[in-house]
Parts: sequence; structure tokens; C-alpha cells
Amino acid sequence: MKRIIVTGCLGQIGSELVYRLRQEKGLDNVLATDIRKPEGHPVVEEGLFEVLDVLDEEKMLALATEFEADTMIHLASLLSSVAEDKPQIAWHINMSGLMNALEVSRKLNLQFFTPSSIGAFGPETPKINTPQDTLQRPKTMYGITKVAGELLCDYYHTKFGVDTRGVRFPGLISYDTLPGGGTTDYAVEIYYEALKNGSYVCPIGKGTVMDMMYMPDAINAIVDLMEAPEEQLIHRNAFNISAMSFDPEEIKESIQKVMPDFTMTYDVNPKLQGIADSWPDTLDCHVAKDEWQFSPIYDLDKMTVDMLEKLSIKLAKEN
Ligand code: AKB
Repeated sequence: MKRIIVTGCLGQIGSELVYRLRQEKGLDNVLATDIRKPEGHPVVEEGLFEVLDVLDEEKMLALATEFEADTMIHLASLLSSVAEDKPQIAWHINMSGLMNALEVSRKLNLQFFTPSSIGAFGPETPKINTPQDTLQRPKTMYGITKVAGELLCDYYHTKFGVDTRGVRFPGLISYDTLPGGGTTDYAVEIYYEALKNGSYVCPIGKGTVMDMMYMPDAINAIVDLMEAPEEQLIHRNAFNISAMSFDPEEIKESIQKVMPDFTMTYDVNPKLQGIADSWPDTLDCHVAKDEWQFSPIYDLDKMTVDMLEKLSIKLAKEN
């Protein structure tokens, strides 16, 4: 991983991953891309940046060739909630975009990473300690594209020898860039609302447990997996990873340890609830631990303290 092209860089993962890669690999060794180019954004201003629609394979190939990339990190994708609203567009972006990125990687012999998700599981999957290899019959368009994506990445490895790697991300919590259109977004919004209003109306019902992870652990996971020696990897696409699992009451109580006056009520969104109910409660991550020593640092309370501290600095700057 020496010269890295990244798609979907202005999203929740991309903005923080690009920052880390630029620091570690050097500004000239990371080419950030996204479909839009907002002026003044650090991802756009602080290093190499090109506008790229992942549906444009020709431009993707030209950019990666000219940049002399050796690695592709493909992040552009629609998340679960928005994909349920626009299933045809979600299929097109998530699958054709992935296919284009894999084709470019095959043609240029790039190492390849793309994230899968807990959304790749469905209601028939064992909910507790969900195994690495198990039944995957998701009922959402997002989940369908994630399972198909995992299989396509496996196929590109076995058929063409592309060094494809991936993880099944749980809900990701971060203060830098808001997620957009996911089912687990509530676990980010709750911190913003706690700091802005001291209260939150939760769209996910009490007792709905989902896997989650703080962004620094997610970024470490991408880098560690990409740098793991190939001979160590039995699985590739995609490893179960998670750092914690909680329901809305538990995150509320964690915030109350720092902000005792914080309150939460519920107004359950049936679409989000239906998606959340079809996902696992807790993933079994031992395969990622065994094969590339995945070891997250943040648990719920440690994350809450850091999140509230960093987010309050960010919000103060914005005002
Ligand atoms: C979503 O909620 O859609 C994502 C995910 C778990 O993949 N955060």
C-alpha cells in the first residue's frame, strides 16, 4: 500500500481515512476522489483530489493509471436507509461502481479494499455471536449489494488473482463527518443532539441491539488488514469486525455518565426499525482476531468520553 487511490472520500469513512493515509504515506501518495468537490473542504484542499463518478470506469482507469496507483480503496456506496428509498439506484451505484473499481484493479494489478457491512446478514442469520461463515439472506437492497459485493470480490481473487480484502463494518461512530442514510446513524446523531439540545428523540426502539465501532478503530482495521501478510489470510471478503454492541438505552446511559441531565424519548421509525431488526445483535470476530490480529481499543464509555470532548470542540468552532 504505497500509492493509494480512494473513492467516495467525502463520506464518513473517507474523510478520516484520507487524513490518516496522507499522514502515513505522504501527501503525494494518496489520490482522493469523490463525485463532488466542495471548496474549502480539507480532503479537497490538503492533498491530491480529483472529481470521479465511480460509474465512469474510463475516468477511473485513467486516473489510477496516471497516478501509478498500487492500491484501490473503494468506499463510494449508498447506505442502508437511503438504499431502501432508491433500490434501483442503490443497485446501480453499489454494484456497477464496485465492478468498475474491481476491473480497474484487475487491469492495473492493484491491491483492493471495499467495505461490506452487518447489513450483509438477514433475519434468518444467528443473531447472537453471528459466525464469520453463516447464512446470509438479507432482505434490504443494501444487504443484497453487500453480499453480492463480497462474492464478487472473492471471484476477482480466485478468477483473476486480485488481492481483494474487506471487512463487515458495524455502525460507525465519528465526529468528523456525519454518516448519511444509514440505519445506525442514530448512534452518531445522539451525541450531536446531546451537546446541542441536551435531549434526543430516538428513531430506533428500546432493546434493539446492534454492533458498533468508533472511527479510529475502523481506520486502524482498514490499514491493518491491508498490511497483513497475504499468506496469513484464509478469509478475505469479508471479515466480521465489531468493538461493542448496545441498544439505545445503553448509549443514553453512557452519555448520562458525562452529562447527567441528558434525556431521551422514542419516536420509532418503522423503516429503520425493520432494517435494524433484521441485523445481528453481536458479531463473532474471532476470525479477524486470529488472521490479522484485529483488536479495537474503544468500548462504549471510552468512546462516549472522547466523542463528547471532540465534538464539543468541533461544534464550538462552527458557532
Ligand atoms: C448503515 O447503517 O447502513 C451502515 C452500515 C451498518 O452498514 N452504517
